[in-house]
Amino acid sequence: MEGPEVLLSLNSRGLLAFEHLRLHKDTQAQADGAEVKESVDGDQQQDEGKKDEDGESEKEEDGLWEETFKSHTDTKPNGPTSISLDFSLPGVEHVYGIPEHADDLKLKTTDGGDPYRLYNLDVFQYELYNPMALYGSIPVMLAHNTQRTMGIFWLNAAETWVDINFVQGSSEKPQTDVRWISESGIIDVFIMLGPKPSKVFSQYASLTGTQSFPPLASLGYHQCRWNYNDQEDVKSVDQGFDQHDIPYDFIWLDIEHADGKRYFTWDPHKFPQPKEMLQGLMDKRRKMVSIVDPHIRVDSGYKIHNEITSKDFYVKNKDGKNYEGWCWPGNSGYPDFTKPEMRAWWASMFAYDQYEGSMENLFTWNDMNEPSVFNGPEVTMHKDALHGKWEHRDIHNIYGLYVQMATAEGQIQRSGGVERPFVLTRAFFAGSQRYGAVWTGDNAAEWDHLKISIPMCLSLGLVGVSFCGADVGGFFKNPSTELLVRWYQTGAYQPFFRAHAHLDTTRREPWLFGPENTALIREVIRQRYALLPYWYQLFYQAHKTGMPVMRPLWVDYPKDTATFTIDDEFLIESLHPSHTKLCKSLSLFKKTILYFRLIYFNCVFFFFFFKIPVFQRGGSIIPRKDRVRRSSTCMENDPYTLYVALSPKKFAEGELYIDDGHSFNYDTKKEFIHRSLTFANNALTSRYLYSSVLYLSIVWHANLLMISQTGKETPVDFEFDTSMSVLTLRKPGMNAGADWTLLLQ
Ligand code: NBV
Repeated sequence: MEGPEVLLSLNSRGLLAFEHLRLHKDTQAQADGAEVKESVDGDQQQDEGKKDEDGESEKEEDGLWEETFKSHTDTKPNGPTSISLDFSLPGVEHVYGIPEHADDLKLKTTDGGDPYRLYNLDVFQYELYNPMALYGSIPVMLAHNTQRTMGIFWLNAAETWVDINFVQGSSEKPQTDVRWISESGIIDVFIMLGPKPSKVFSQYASLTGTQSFPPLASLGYHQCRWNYNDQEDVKSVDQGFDQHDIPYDFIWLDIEHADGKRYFTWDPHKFPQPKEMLQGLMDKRRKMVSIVDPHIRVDSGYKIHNEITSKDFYVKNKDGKNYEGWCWPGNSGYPDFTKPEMRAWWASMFAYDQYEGSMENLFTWNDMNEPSVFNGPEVTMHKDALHGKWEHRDIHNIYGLYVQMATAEGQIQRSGGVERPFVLTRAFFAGSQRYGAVWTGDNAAEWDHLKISIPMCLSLGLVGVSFCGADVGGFFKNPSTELLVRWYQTGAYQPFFRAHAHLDTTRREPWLFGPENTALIREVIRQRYALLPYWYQLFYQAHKTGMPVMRPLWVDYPKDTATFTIDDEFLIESLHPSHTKLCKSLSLFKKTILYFRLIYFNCVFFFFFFKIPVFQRGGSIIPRKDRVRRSSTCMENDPYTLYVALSPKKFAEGELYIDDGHSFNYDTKKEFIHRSLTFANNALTSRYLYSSVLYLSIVWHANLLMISQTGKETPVDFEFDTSMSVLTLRKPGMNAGADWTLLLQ
């Protein structure tokens, strides 16, 4: 070793800048004993408007003290503000993160182009491969090379821009230079030093929390559409799933379900008996989601509006009056979710006696929470609107997080703190992972949108948000049948699995494309259900450790440079789904398979799902439930099947996690079973990781595939498929919570 190594340097390019709050010059002049304001070190370096020694022109100040965008004027009461800092990363050529952008996983140089922008916006028909801002912002960047993974967390909720430059540093060492700029706030930066990717994830989790542990059912399949028209429609779609033997757990209602877009209410003609509808679903052990957006119809006959008004909970405009904007209901107010009292009140609105017609199997979708304001600048809130003393400009990117936080809290409270919530959000910020799931907004029914769903979800996973997915089928436009089927085949292997479609699209429930395609979609949804125990276990792990569920290959192969730019493939820990159509040509596809077989997977299991191979990594054990039923809840008492894929050294390991699937009892009462599974020396062993239930330790012996329990020998049914080298043991009757060993001799 040649002594200490520089991993990261700050301000080496001298771009540290900090502009303090100022009074407008006119106001300043009027102030008694007005003084020339002092600058702090490095202050105003980037302030092009500052007066130079020659008393530089007023003209340069245009836009700095007041800015006009289309018909909107930002009054900037504190003058021009901004902060900035640069970071240099010697030895780094690959940086990732800073979602949300519809772009490749590996971030690109912004030299000569626009920086990556972080500003939560409701973007109509977003463009791909573009650094433009989208619905959510997580100001976290990961830097990776063969030696180390590091992270930079720029904790700032104002509009933020990130510039990236790849340079050849000293002594031919590559280097990445990054510059962060935010419109307001303070410089508050955390550096996560790794060195392993898993360390960066846990270091970041220690700052912002881990993924909430979702109810098991929410990992199943979700059927959504803008809109299911009425109760009859809901009923017939629900029956359609049974008629076609396709499982699903949640059916969703979009904005048309509410009475005049007054959220927390039901359209009296289309949904006259919401409880009857919910009960019908509950009888089938299924659930529903209704949308609750944060724009509130200004209407004196609307309870929610009246209470917010009387409690003075609306965001204010610069003059201190209630801020009003145009959204789905027409003229709307925006509750100030930054206020804890407001959030507590919002949460109380989910109580069963407040949200009339709601029941335990009704969950929530928060859309438009950037917030979207149709007649606002860039379709969002004016920056000089006020949240108490704070301007909207200071908190913009965290508004959506607070909406989801308050909603999730409401669901927890309505159950007396017993049940885990499920809330989907479109806008998000660092820490949103603690409150539920995120989706990638209004994509389109195009192949490129299917492809981009992979890096978009991977980027989110790297910065804490594991529970992410894209609208299956594409939101805008009508997908071709092939695209729809392929989208299901991809979506079934992404964490949040929901089909959704725009109001103007033709209906596309899974059985509307002919029996062959129904069969393809059925098959892949059923595979998702068979793998639910595995998804659930991975979410438990994400919740405990911060480890992402859907991972780019470099996370598991951090020294293999060939993986650093791959973003059309991914791992669900030990599973690797392949997508033929996405691998542009068949030869490339074959090469990929070979690559995986030889380089990574040693020995693999193929699950061939109608030409979609899914590989299981050699050396892993995956728990499944192979008897698929109508919904995940219907499968709760079914037995587990362990898929053991041996490594060349005839070794494999895995875990099994079991709890009630929906309550906090795993946490509050420690009611769960967590086993470590190992296959070594021809013996498969299940050992205690944690179990609240005291089981006697039982050792199982298999003699020539006989299992004996404490001396008592029981024959075990088995099959051996020589062509695939697959050994299947039928109903061995082991207790999931007990210690056991299965010996093959
Ligand atoms: O609520 C209607 C839609 C919703 O279906 C979609 O998923 C959201 O992203 N919403 C946006 C508003 C209108 C979009 C054109």
